[in-house]
Amino acid sequence: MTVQPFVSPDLIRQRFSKAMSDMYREEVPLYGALMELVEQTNREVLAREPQIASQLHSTGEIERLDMERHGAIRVGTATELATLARLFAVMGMLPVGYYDLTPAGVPVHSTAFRAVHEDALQVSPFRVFTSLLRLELIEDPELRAFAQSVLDQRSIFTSEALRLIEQAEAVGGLTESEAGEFVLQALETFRWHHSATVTAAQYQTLSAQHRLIADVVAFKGPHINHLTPRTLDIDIVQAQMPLHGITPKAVIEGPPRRQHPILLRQTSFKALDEPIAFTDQTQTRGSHSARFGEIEQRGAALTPKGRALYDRLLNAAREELGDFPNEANASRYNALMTRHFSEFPDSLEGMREQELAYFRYFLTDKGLMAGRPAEVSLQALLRDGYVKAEPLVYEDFLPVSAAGIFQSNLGDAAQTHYGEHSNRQSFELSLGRSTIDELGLYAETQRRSIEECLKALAR
Ligand code: OOG
Ligand code: NI
Repeated sequence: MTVQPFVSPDLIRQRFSKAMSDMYREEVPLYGALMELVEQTNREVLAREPQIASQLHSTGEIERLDMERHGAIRVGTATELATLARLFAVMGMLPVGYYDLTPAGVPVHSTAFRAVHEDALQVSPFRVFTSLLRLELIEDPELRAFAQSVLDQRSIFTSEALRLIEQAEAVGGLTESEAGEFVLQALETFRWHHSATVTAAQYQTLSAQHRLIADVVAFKGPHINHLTPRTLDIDIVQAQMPLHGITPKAVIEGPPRRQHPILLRQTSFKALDEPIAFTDQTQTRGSHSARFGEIEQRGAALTPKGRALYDRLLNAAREELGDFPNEANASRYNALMTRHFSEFPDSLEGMREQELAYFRYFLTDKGLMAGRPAEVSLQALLRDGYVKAEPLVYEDFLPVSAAGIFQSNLGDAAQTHYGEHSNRQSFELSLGRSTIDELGLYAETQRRSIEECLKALAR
């Protein structure tokens, strides 16, 4: 009997990401237009800025740039979340980070499923921002019970997907043909459905409570609501969007424009109004908007110290603005951000020396050719040109930015105040496992890169 080898989870994720992108392109034509704009902008930036090109070559990011994207979904129950965690695990995606969106008036808390090792990220950086609706925040007990009962009746996974998850868990992987089938079956969970699970009136009641609640409760599954490509210059894309008939949100979320980008900058455009058939309708007479477009630019991952500085400056700018950023105050907000962030060093040396960002270390040509250097401290190796430091790219999300993206797509009417506090413990209880601390992952990648340099130089 020949034993069939397993397909690596990284390759399953790579295939799934491609399949998801193809499905989304077919369902949302604007996504194709956006992808083209981003690809064209990236080509221009690489041609214009040899330094960025060389940096992306050093880190290998150039190879993943075109396949880089994240999606987002929202689920309604603990069982759905826990099963999703098992589904993503088949593709080597683990829950990283905890994001509480309730302080910003969005009744969810979230994590990001993604690969955790730099080698795996290199094969496919695909990530999914996954939110769990906090039903306990619905005050009206009757409505809460109704929402719960609707959710309890649905099954968001195909039976074949569930079988393949169990198979992978039982034997430790999937064979070639199983992996192919798994990708097709898993995709079904994320598909858009034109028919709802509730009547038009029930939808209205849910929506009146919060549009997000209607989005999660009234449908057969957690449709993917956006798929975001990575651009090398988000300001260019933001400026170009209107020329392509796309209206972006008023401000770019995240840090201001810098010479050396940090963390994550994001912008989005409004959700599409899509025809829906409610259960008391035979035709698609109603409508619902959930799917929107988003673009992001990624920069250096920050250390706890760098992140604390980022949070402080962001809060200071927002406090001075005195309101959520919007159309009317956008230019004032941008000016405030630039002013406050002038305190954040904008050079690689500055960020490295003050330990504000994580870096990856690589041997230079000199290092590759050299014999064993006399001094092997990292400082000396950098000074003498044996190794070079490149910023480690941020792979995660930002809660304030995510809230801004949610808000702009739900409309301002959705700004509710929730007194309830962050509850990572209850999220992890629903998830069925703990979430991984992203800072630990960056520190590990940085440490491994130093170790590899030293090992190579010792030979
Ligand atoms: C997710 C919004 C957050 C991001 O990139 O921060 C987000 C959602 O709307 O479900 O996509
Ligand atoms: Ni997003």
